[in-house]
Amino acid sequence: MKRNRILAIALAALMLVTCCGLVATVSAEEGKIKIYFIPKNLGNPYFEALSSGFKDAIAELGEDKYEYIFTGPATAEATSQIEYVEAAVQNDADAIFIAANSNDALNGTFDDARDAGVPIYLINQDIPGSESHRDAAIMPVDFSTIGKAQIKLMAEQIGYEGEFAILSATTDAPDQNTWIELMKEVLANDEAYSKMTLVEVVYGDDQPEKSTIEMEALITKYPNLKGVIAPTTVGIAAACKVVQTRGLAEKIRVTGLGLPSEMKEFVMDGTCLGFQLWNPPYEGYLAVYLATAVKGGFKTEPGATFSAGKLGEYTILENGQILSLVDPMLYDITNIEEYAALF
Ligand code: RAM
Repeated sequence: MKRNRILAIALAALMLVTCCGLVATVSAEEGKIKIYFIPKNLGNPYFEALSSGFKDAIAELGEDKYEYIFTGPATAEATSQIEYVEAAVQNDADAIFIAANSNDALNGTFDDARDAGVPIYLINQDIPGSESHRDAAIMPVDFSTIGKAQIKLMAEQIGYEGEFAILSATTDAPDQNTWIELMKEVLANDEAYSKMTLVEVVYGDDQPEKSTIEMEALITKYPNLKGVIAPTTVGIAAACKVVQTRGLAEKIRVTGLGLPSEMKEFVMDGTCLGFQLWNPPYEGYLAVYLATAVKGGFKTEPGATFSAGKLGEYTILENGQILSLVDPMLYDITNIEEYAALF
């Protein structure tokens, strides 16, 4: 009796091993392209919008040809993504797309991944100063346009004078830090903004609660505050909520980079006069086409072009970047409903 049970267990185990072996072989034979997208952190609707672009392209190119894994840390600390990159490499990823939380904290991890044959693509941003550690970077727009565009928008909303603050994401965020530097440059060099004063840059860590607390603290600390630029979708929504709740829209103007679906209520009721962004799903869509091209032998070298379905041809720039769009778009009462329905 006992012996029979042992035999039965052994047989079941053997079947399981054979079966799993078979599954592994089948999926390798099918040659599925395994794509990872690691956002700064999970729980931010912005990255879900970006992720929807990956899914759109996969639906177009054939669900059976891809395995798409959207995974990442709960919070956006500099090193919180390392284990996710390592796990993707262990799991034989064909391509890793990552919105890194630091300019350089992942360099060693990226080097290890690339040594193991897994290409690393930055997405939604680059890693200034560490470009040699990645294969290419899919950008939402040309970042050099953002500083000027954001300061101009703020100026128009506060009448080109007065105190304003910046509510950012994390202190290490490569994208926000690039934009903030550009904003400071514009302020320092363009006479048009000489009567505007940047009083402080605060950090809400791309967490709604922390962003709310930072916004409230700014209002208390600077009684003459006329505006806030929040170049983060989490920050701008939190700042608008504070202004809306306190009925301060006429006194403090909030602008920045927002997600239309999260900003609709604030634009519709006049809390926010206008803000900017691009088209996050385009980035994910492009990413799938890029990974597919590379799998087919395409080399991500400057000047090389590849085709991305309905978005057309894209060229890898001299600096290894691919621009989804060039300039940011303005969202206001005239178009908010249209775009809020999309992302
Ligand atoms: C937040 C993130 C993201 C940034 C947008 C504008 O969702 O910080 O990286 O691109 O805002």
